[in-house]
Amino acid sequence: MLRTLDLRNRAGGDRDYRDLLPRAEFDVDAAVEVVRPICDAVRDHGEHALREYSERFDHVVPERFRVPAEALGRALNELDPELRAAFETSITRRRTVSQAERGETSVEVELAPGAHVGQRMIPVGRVGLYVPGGLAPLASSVIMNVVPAQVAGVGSLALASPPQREFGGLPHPNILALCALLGIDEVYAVGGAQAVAMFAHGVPGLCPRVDLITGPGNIYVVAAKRLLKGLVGIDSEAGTTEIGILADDSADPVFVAADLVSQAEHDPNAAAVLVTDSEPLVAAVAAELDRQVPASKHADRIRTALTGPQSAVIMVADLEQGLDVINAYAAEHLELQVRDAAGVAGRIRNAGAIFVGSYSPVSLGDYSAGSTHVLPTGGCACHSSGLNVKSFLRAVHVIDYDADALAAIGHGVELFAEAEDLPAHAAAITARLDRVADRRGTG
Ligand code: HSO
Ligand code: ZN
Repeated sequence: MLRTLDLRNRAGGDRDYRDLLPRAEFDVDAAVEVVRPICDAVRDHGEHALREYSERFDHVVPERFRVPAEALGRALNELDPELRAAFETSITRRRTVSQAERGETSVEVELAPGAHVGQRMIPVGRVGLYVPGGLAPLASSVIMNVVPAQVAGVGSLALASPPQREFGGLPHPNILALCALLGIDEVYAVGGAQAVAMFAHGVPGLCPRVDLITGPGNIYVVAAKRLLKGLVGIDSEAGTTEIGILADDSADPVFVAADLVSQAEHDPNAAAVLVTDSEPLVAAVAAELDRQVPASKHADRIRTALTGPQSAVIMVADLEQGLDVINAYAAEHLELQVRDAAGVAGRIRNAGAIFVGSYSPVSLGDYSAGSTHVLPTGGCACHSSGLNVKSFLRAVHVIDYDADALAAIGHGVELFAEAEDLPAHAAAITARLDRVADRRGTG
C-alpha cells in the first residue's frame, strides 16, 4: 500500500535529504486568499457575517453563538461516567506535566553593584482556543489547549468550536462536557476562519478580542491565523497530521502498521512515513496493512492517506542513515521502534514529539500520555515547539540600574550610540551623566 523510496545508495547528511522526502501539499498562501474576505466580513459586520458563514460552511446556524451555561452543564451531566474518568486521567496527566514545564518563572541578575536585569514570565491576558470539528471533533484538543493555558495563569480563556447540525447547532457534546469539567464557561459555536477572525478582531456584543489564538485546525483555520498574525499572536501553524516511524528488525509489524493506520485515519492528506533498514519488516508491515486497513471503519480515507505521495516506506542502509533521514523529515510525531530506543531518542534533533519504544504509540500521546498533541507539522519541527505552558507566557526583561551603575558604563553607551550615528540616544545618557556629575560635584 505504501510506495517505497530507496535511499540506500544515497549517502548524505540530514540537510541533503530534506528535498527528497515526501510531504503533503499544504498551500496555506492560496487558502489565505480564500479566507481574506471571510475575515474582513467578520471584522466589518460581526455577528451578521458569522451567521452567513455558519449557514454556508456548517449548514446550521446556532440559536446563539455563545453557548449557554445550561448547555455546558447538561453535557457534563450526560457524560458517560467511564468516559468522564478517562477525560479526568488525561487532564490530570497533562496538568502534572504542564506544572513541570512552567519551571523557573523569573530570573534576576546583578551585573554590577546597582545594575539589575531580571526576566519575568507574564501570562498572556486573553487567549482564544480553537478546537476543530471536521472529520472527527477532537475533544482531546480541549484538554491540550486549556490545561497549559490555565497552568500558565492566563486570566481570560475563550474557546470556539464549529456548530454541529446533529447537535442542534452546538459544538460536539464531549467538547462541551470537557469545557464544563475544566471550568471554561466562555464557549462559542463558531468554526473555521470565522472563529479566528472573531477572536482576532472581536465581535461587538459577543466576543472581546483576544491577544493570542492557539489550537489546531484545517487549512482555512491555519490560513486565517497566518493572515491575522501580528494583529493577534498565534501558536505554530499545525497542519495535517504526520507520523514518522524509525524501525529496525526488532520492531513488531503489527504495532508499526497499527500506528501508521492510526494517524492516516485523521485525513486523506495525513502522512505516514516508515524509515527502516529491514526488508523483512517492510514485507511484514505491508501484509499487516493489507489486513488492518480494510477492517478499519475509515478504510477509505486511510487508504487515500497511505497511498498518497506524502506517505512512503523509506529504505535506508542502517540506523545511522535512518537517523539522518528522520532528522531531515522532522516529523510531527516520531516513533522509535528500534533496539535501545531510549538511546536513539537522545540522537533525535528534529521532531514535534518523540515516542520511545513499542509501548509508547502516538495514540497514547493523542489522548492521555501527559504530553501535548498540538505539534508542528510540515517540517516546522526543526524550528518550532508543540503547544506547552511557555506558549502562553511572555518573557519580559526588567531593567533596573541606579545612578551610579549607569554612570559606571555610561560613556561606553554614548560611544556605542555615536558609532550608530544616533546622537539622541547618546544624549539620553549624557543628560543623566551630567546630573550625576553635578550631584557628585556638590555632594
Ligand atoms: N494526532 C492528532 C491529534 C489527535 N488525535 C486528536 C486524535 N485526537 C494531531 O496530533
Ligand atoms: Zn491522532
